[in-house]
Amino acid sequence: MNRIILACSAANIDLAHHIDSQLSRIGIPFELVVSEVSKWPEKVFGAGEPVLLLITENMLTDRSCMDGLLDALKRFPGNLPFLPVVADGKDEAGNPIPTSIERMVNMLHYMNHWQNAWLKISTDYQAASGAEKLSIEKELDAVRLIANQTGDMITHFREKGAVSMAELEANDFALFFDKFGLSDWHGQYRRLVAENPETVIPSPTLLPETPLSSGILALEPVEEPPSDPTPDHSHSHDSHTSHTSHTSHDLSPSHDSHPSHDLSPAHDSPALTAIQDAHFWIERGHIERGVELLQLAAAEFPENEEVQTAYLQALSQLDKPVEVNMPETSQPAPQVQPQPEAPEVTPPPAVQDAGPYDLMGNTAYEKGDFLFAKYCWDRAAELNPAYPDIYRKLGLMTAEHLHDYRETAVVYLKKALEINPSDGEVHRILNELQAEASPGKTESWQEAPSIPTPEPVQPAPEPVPDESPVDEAPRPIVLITGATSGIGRATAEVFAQNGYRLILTGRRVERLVEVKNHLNTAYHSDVLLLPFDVRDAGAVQSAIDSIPESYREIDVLVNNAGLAKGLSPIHEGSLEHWETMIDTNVKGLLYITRLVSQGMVARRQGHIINVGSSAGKEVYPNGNVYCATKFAVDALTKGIRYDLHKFNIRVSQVSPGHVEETEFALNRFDGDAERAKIYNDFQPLKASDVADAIYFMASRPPHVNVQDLFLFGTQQAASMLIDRSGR
Ligand code: NDP
Ligand code: 8X3
Repeated sequence: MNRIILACSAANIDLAHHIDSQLSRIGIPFELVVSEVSKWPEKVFGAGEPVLLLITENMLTDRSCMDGLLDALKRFPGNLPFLPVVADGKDEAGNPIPTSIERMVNMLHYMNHWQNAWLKISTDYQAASGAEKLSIEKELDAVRLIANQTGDMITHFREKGAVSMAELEANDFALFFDKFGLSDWHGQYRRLVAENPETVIPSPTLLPETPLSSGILALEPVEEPPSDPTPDHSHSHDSHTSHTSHTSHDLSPSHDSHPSHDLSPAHDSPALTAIQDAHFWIERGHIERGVELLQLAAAEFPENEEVQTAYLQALSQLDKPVEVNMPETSQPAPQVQPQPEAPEVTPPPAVQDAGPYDLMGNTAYEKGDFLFAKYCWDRAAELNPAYPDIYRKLGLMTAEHLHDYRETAVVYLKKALEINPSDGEVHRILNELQAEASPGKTESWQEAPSIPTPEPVQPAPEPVPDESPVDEAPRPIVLITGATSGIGRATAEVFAQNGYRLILTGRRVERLVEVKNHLNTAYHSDVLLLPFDVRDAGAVQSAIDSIPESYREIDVLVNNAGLAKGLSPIHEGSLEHWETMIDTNVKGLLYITRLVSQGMVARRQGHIINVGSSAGKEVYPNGNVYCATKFAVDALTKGIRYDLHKFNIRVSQVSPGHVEETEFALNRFDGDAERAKIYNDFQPLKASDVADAIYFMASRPPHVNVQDLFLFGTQQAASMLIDRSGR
């Protein structure tokens, strides 16, 4: 060996100096190769020399390092030592940026970085003229390739046994000497350090720039000093530790962190780190990235309430589905389509290839993390349903390892057979699954079972579920939209009291969490929270798709989310108010009903209860658009019933007049609490009265469908006829 290549991004030259300064004192022959040289990866890995590579945030985001790196890595001879060392990067102000490649979230962080870079160049590409386009196109291709290869590169580093700076420096660089076959030199080095502790070079962040000692040096072993079986290293070690501890980065899970740009003290858990990192992005407006990180963290730490809550909260900030950054492979994002006036330019391929997700799935599968593998492969399949063997892998793995997802496995396997109908193994597993499937499920609506009515749960501070008898039938499931306040929340309470499992939706996640905590404490209810905006068809679809298998068979859907905005004559109406009401009260109800009713139709069982209003029965002055939306709900209730009654599905409506204990009036008057005091001089209905009415309809025997319950408080005879003489 003539030399060891010490390679890094130009931003981390001080760190390279630090390593070199320590080791070159005994003649370790380093040659520094920084990313400023052209064809850096080739110079690093094509020289036929051992390599110590500094992997930092800077390196992983440095175009000159990443361009062509995977190819160069693959060509690197397997018999040559290669030591990837993960170390803190550095921001422009010189502050350390923790770097890790240990976890999937870390990998995704860098993949996202390059995908975003690609999207940015795509935007430039679109704005560029014909000639400029050609040069940008090259850049676009290069960055796309990096984006697609980042996952593979990081996996490669991990496979090659990447270590942290702390591990590298531990025990006087023992690992380094061992890795590069220089064990003979270690004793000499230790002796030098022990004898001259003051010469141990301070950590790089404290160092002024020093010239690198190395170049191409002849490697002549220095005479081994007499060995000292018990050298006193305490001084040097202390000194060493104190200088390096704040710049080194421990790869062990407890210190794991992906680049967060967070200069606060070390995070105390990977889960917390993920939350902090996600917030870093969210606070800067990169909500999708934050959500993506939290989504991965939520999959990785399913038991961690903080992560789950943070994920739900982040989701609620999205006004579009999580996959916003993920253009379909077959449909490049509109902004990256080539301009029509430049037809000669090939459209840039979508960056979001399925490959990296497939790869991450493979890694997770090998580690036995089947849920995460499913997540990754699902994403790959979404991006490219024709990706080789993706449904086969999903189907076989899910059938074998994820027993809660058997029905999903069947779907995957059927898709795999659509692609390759003669796949014998897939046929065999599919047959086995279908043979195991419950024979009790009837396909005929005439024989369809009714929704079981569970025993009411006694509200008690200390329910003891373990001691209660196990239910014969599974507890029915109700999905209530708009369960964060008012009628929806009260309805959740009544159904929880009556032993239902609940899926609660709304936009305000903290409210949902609060309701869930209350129902857990009061009734030991099973509650699934599903935060989304009903106005967003994509978000509704994603939310319904994300419902786990155990909650999929929804028995009762309560379409409650809705609101009034404003109370103005038509010529003074606010367009924004109108859109909000129509989108929420009508379109939102439709989006959800369409999806949830599909399962009900398939099972020939279900009950849809719409929350209409007295405003859907009679119009009142200035109520124009709100009334119209509730008239629409009234019409839709009938229309849905006409369509679905033949599938044994009940469709009902509750039509209340004024209801207090809601945020309805406050919302109508845009938060004006004074104007919202419309119930002071009479007793309207309470939210719980409407909830009781809803539950009454849901709990009738299966042959009874209450079509409509039109109710007012006693002091209200009609929309505009209210006895306001006092309560
Ligand atoms: P609240 O304002 O207390 O509750 C409305 C619920 O709808 C909240 O949980 C809210 O959740 C949810 N919601 C509103 N917009 C959206 C959205 N875009 N996406 C998801 N959820 C949404 O009022 P009420 O309880 O009174 O209203 C419930 C239903 O009752 C409405 O359909 C209303 O029209 C109807 N009604 C009300 C009457 C009354 O006098 N109060 C009388 C007759 C009918 P979040 O904000 O967290 O998203
Ligand atoms: C709410 C009742 O009268 O304010 O739907 O429209 S009213």
